[in-house]
Amino acid sequence: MAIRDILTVPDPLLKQVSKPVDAVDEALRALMDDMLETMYAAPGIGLAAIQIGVPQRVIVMDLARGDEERAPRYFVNPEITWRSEETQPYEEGCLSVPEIYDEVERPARVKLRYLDYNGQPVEEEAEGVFAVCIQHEMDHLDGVLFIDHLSRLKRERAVQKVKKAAKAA
Ligand code: K2U
Ligand code: ZN
Repeated sequence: MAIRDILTVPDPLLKQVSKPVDAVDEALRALMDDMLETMYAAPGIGLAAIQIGVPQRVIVMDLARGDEERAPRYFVNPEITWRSEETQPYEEGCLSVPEIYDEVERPARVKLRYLDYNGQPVEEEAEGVFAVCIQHEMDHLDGVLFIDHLSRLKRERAVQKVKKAAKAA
């Protein structure tokens, strides 16, 4: 396993639409292992493959809180098959837009269909932080960042702030 570099704005790769996975094989599992190790090290609770520069439709997640046992989740070729009309606001952040946080309104509940770590099909419903995180990560698979849901002024200020911080580092 390896900790990979996480791309940050304004890297144009982050706007790329990721491609479906052809086969859940050993190579893909090695990628998911690297993604998970990278996410834990960040730290974060979710990560999309494009964030480490791999344009494949793969997401990893772990919603376990600080003192809880780790509960890694893997989503290959995830699809949202239903969205609630009810929405909820959530203060989001993103490992690709460091130190920027703002409120995004998203459907409160979604139904998912995806392949798991072993390529087995799964269908489930997400709510709460799980619903927020999976929609945030699936946006990444379509080249969309959470700042794209904000006003143009807020988005431009966020990118400038990240660029300035990267220059100073
Ligand atoms: O895509 C990412 O950069 C991973 C996000 C996932 C996320 C975004 C918004 C709301 C929930 C999850 C990172 O995990 S953001 C950093 C973070 C870390 C701990 C808890 C919440 C957010
Ligand atoms: Zn993100």
